[in-house]
Amino acid sequence: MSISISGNETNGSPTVNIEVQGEILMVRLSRPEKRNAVNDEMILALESVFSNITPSIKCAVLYGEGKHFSAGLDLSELKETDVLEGLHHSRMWHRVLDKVQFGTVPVVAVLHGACVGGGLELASACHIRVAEASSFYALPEGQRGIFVGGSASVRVPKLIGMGRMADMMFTGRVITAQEGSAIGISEYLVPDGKGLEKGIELAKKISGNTRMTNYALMHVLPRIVDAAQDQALMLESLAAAISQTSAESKARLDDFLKGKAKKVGE
Ligand code: 1HE
Repeated sequence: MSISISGNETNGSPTVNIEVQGEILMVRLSRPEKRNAVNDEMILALESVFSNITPSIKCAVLYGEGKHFSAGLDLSELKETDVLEGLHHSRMWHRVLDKVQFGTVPVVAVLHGACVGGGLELASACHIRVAEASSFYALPEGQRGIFVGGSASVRVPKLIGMGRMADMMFTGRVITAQEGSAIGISEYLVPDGKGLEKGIELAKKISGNTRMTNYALMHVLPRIVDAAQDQALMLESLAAAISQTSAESKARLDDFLKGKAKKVGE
């Protein structure tokens, strides 16, 4: 099933397309002629997609149509005339990217070409990133005379550290796919044209986990990372105790003890 989420573009074409492949939701950024620059219609279309995922879906794969994942914020829309409008716009991005990170299913981002500015913010709100060799990363906000507003200052340092993010903004440094893989922007690096295959393979693996484990990885782990150690350890204990008492986890442990489950690496 393939559905277009119309962002009400003036030319009538949708900004985001979705397709259901079994338990996986394929989400495609669809403004290739603008390098998937994210206008308000697209960010709101993403909000709609990630707010309305049906229970049969267990994982999503997010990717871009055309030569690039995303050129970031649509600069032609940088039209806020006052501080309050700027605040509302930034907070809208925060709301939507929180919906991606703290939604109902894990999201695998498949990156290629430009993954810059708001494109990198979107990618860093996803749970796993697969980068094709053509991927490159930048935060051109520094050179454009603005500051990141779509959560990069919170999410990007968690992947690569504050110093590297500051360097990207101070100097306009472009990080290659290989460098990005080494410093933690992407978890997987694959040849050009192989990203979707890898993304779907990973999404299928993730779909095989218990919902409770995936929930804890999406909703508890980031809060543990943000919390003070004492509270973090308590959160970990709670997540461990809750997840191991589910019938599904007991069945999986039982299977392993009877030699019926796969060994590590199989
Ligand atoms: C755009 C945008 C955009 C392309 N907003 N229209 N992001 C940036 O500063 C990145 C700006 N874009 C680029 O550096 C390049 O376009 C790319 C390296 C991404 C791709 O280059 P290329 O040669 O494949 O494409 P192009 O010819 O530069 O662009 C094709 C068209 O897309 C062209 O429009 P056209 O009408 O002349 O065909 C471009 O103007 C248009 N286009 N990128 C608007 N970003 C929540 S805060 C986040 C803040 C930010 O993200 S700031 C970073 C913005």
